[in-house]
Amino acid sequence: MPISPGKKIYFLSDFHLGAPDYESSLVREKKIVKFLDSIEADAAEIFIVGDIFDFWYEYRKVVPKGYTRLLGKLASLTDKGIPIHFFVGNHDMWMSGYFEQELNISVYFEPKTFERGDKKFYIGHGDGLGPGDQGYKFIKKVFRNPFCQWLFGQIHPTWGIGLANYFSRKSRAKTGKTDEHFLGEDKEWLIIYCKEILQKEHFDYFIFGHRHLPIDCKLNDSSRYINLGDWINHFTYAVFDGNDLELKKWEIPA
Ligand SMILES: [Mn+2]
Repeated sequence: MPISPGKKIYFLSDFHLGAPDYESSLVREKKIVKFLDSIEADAAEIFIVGDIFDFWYEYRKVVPKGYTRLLGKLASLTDKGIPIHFFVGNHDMWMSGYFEQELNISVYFEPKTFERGDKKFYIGHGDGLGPGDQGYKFIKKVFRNPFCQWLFGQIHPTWGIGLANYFSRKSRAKTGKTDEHFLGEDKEWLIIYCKEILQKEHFDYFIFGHRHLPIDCKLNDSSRYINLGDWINHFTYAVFDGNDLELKKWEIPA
């Protein structure tokens, strides 16, 4: 798929809205909306690569309170014809049709490949990929299990969402400080994962979130691994102009 001259594709992830509390989440939400305002004129497409929310679960007839500014902005962007893609993250995988129906956003539950310009992209949130982390991989199976999801839906939202917020906070406390620096090419499990894929198939760009650390790593002469960072500490995003991709930090224009 070619990109019109002057148009760009944007990638961002890990807003974790709702955390750590309502007030600071709202500040970040407004910042994200401002960013989306700023790219609206030249955005050909937007990829949101997981963890928009610190916790999201869609009940059959009910969605969690809040986030109206962002949801409204996303709706207005797709209404204007800008396609938005969303890859569920490990914090907001419990989606069941609201984004598609209400916001006209494509939702993906697994990594997916795209061709844009003459480049090949491999895009996904990044959780549970690569070697190790058997504990999380098991939990992910439980979380993705339709019966377990149904069971959770039977708990009254006051208790269900309360419980989920508690565990979401706990998981963040656990992953804490050790992950905040680059571990090295041989230890970054998403890099190991990318290199395994490259053995079989070429991709120009591997784009992931989840790591909360902006990383732009050359895998070989024609492949790069990009981690989008987050919108908690880094406010980073990637932009593709049809030829090249750049990882950038957003500063609010004066
Ligand atoms: Mn995350």
